[in-house]
Amino acid sequence: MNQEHQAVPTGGQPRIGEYRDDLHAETLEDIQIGEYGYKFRTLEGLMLPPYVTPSRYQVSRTIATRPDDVCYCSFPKSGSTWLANILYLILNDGVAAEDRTLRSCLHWMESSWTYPRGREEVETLPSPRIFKSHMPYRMALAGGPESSHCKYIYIARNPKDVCVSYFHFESGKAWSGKYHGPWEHWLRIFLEGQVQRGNWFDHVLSWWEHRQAKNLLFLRYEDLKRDFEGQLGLIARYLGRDLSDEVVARIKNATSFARMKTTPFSNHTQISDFEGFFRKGEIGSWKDQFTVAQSEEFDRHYRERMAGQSLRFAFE
Ligand code: PPS
Repeated sequence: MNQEHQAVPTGGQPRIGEYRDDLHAETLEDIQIGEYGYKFRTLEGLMLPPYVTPSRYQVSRTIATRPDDVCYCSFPKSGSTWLANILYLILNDGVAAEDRTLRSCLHWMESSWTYPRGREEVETLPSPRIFKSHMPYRMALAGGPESSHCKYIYIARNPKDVCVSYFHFESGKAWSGKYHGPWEHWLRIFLEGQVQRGNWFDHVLSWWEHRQAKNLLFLRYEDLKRDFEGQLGLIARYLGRDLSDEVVARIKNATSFARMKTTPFSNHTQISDFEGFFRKGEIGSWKDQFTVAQSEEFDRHYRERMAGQSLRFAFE
């Protein structure tokens, strides 16, 4: 049996085994190990997880897209899975597939782990297709909004919550080399941009700069939390969909944190190492992790990097 997809009793869903260098890294020479075992590879100057391989990246850059494709993008831990579920349900009358999982319905071209996709397979799939990416603008799927017809949606979240969520997600995981640094270390490398997917500020601002593009919608996690229906309407209009009140209610219900955490379609229980994925789902949970001094230091850094930018975030 394929070691990667072993059948286990998870409601009939195939189990996705944990990340392994020998199955998913493609090349081992360029894998690097940093402090506290932190594993990564670098492509075009960007630190990436080892399952983002040179050949998968090439496919993601050159895949042919269609005007009704959607590609959602984010720095990790910014609410992209929540957005994915919303997108899937908008495109499917608010009804989740019974025999699939959300993750298996998405196309994450840059990844060789969890539902890897070949170019031929994706090219024959019917429209509309939903692509996932965690790349900065310069490395976007299909060349990005300037050269692709597809509709891009970028979601950003306040960096203190991202930093904490990412710390919990990366700690002890196979794809991060079982990183075992303390929180202070993580905070430092996050601010230095020495984490997989690089510097949060560079990533978010690279997309923000292009927010006026007609095929890019820029969203914030905090807006989705505070005004779900308003943001849902915005996304639906961008995708050219008209949602009935009934479908809006269905989507709102199905994408609540509590429902996503417990529903087999969205709860990721079929993926090894994703146990703590639905952690808090709140604005401001960074307060449980940062000391006052760390928060002040972060704020100084944030003010410096965001000076002159019109982009703002709610931190609580
Ligand atoms: S990943 O692994 O990079 O794709 O993670 P991503 O999905 O972008 O972000 C994970 C965080 O989003 C929270 N989340 C939600 N918040 C509110 N509502 C819903 N429905 C929801 N679903 C996921 C998830 O809990 C992670 O944040 P933290 O702060 O760790 O809880």
